[in-house]
Amino acid sequence: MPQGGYEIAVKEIYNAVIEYNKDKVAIFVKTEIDKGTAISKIANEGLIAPLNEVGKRFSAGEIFVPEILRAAQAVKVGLELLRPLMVPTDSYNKGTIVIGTVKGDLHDIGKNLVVVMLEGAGFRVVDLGVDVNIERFIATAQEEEADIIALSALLTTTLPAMKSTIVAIKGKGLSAKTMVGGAPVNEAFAKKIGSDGYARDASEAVELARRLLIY
Ligand code: B1M
Repeated sequence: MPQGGYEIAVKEIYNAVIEYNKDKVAIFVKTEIDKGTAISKIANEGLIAPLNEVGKRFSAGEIFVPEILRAAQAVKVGLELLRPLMVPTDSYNKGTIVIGTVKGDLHDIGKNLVVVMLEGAGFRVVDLGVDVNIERFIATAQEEEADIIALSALLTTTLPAMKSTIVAIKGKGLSAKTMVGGAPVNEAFAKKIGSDGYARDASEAVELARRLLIY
């Protein structure tokens, strides 16, 4: 299949997300997997790129929350098909990471990608989901003897919750390191709130986790 053929097909996944059509997403993703198209290409260009377009249309008032939700559901169907191809290369536990999206925030697509990449890199990940309060982060980290507590936030309005969670973790004197990420988060903010690290995307999250635990 010529390179151009791949481009057109991955674009079909993109278009299916924009049409909120999860059945088409499933069919096109399976086709690309069978063709041997790189998983990262299917994920980034087919599934994640259209969410940026959806976000722009939402900001422009062209679509509303129900449409974003349908697009997100279609993306999740695609990512679930990719997941088995992204997970463990070896079973050695490189450390335990407790992760969640902070209180008040329901976005989890990016956080789920981070989970898949961390698992693929050999970490044991305890995923608390979304809207996770401070107490739950701390109690789970203690129960699971976490090496790292990882927080995701996608809203500027939930950055204060990220800050108060980090402050509470540090205040408790837990030995676990902390890492943060998500679209409105950056290095400067991470430093300001006292996080041990910041990662821009899922691959950087793996690098950072390794660095924090000195692998
Ligand atoms: Co919402 N939403 N949303 N939304 N949504 C955004 C974030 C927004 C930018 C859209 C816009 O206005 N253009 C905007 C935020 C504006 C702001 O804060 N400045 C917004 C808004 C306003 C809202 C609501 C308030 C809308 C409303 O109700 N009026 C509402 C809030 C609900 C809540 O959380 N309390 C809301 C709701 C939703 C849905 C539920 C409908 C849905 C989420 C579904 C779900 O996640 N299950 C949704 C979606 C899908 C989006 C957009 C379109 C896409 C987000 C996404 O999944 N991106 C988004 C617009 C956009 O981003 N362009 C938008 C793809 C994902 C792979 O990227 O999450 O950035 P991302 O993750 C990346 C990195 O950030 C990083 O790695 C990931 C992979 O590379 N990363 C980490 C993430 N976490 C990390 C943690 C780490 C390290 C790296 O270490 C721990």
